[in-house]
Amino acid sequence: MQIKKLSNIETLMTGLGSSLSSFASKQEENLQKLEHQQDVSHTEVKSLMDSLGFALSALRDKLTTDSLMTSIVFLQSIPRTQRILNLLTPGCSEPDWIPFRNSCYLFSQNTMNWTNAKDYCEEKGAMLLKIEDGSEEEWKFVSNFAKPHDYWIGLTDQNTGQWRWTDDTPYTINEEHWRPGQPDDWTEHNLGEGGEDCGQIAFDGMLNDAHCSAKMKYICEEMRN
Ligand code: MBG
Ligand code: CA
Repeated sequence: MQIKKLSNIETLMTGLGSSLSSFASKQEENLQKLEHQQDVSHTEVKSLMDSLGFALSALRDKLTTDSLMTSIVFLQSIPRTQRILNLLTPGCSEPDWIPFRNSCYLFSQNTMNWTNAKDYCEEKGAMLLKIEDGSEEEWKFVSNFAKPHDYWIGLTDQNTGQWRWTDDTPYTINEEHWRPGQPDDWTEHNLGEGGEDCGQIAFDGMLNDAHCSAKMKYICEEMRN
């Protein structure tokens, strides 16, 4: 099932990649011509942009969120398409941050304990991941993207005994997002005192509570508006 899905995405990406590269090189040519024409009117540029935007939203309707994200990340790696993609999709100002809807996400390479990860994200003007209540799309995007690694997210019950996001908004457990039997506030971890008070996305893309002192990768989220 997963493999079939992957190979579908691969086929889709290859097809999309080559049509977009040729589309991109034509548009690159067009843009260069436009740049050299002093007398080109704003209306023409605007209508070119409108049709590019229209083509993109048509594509977006056809694709699932997963394959669109994979394609965008792939296309962003081709220098020639970068310029055009930057014009069409609102990007993220820092390299390695990935745009999705109204946020930019950093899936870290390095590992930290939960508190240091939270502080790091905040120094960057972001926060440890907060999944909007009921946003199944955001959940699917982050949990798929996170696999197969473990990542800290911005959930903790260490101060109040109630699960909350780091901005203190309450979180209601949705069992479909948690590994079976989690959260379990496990105490046999040999990582120091207490149970498990910090939320992570585990290797299988499902939530688990873990000991806050454990070092793992983390996801920062910067809200764009
Ligand atoms: C682990 C969890 C850990 C704890 C443990 C209990 C196999 O998952 O990572 O947090 O819940 O299970 O056995
Ligand atoms: Ca646990």
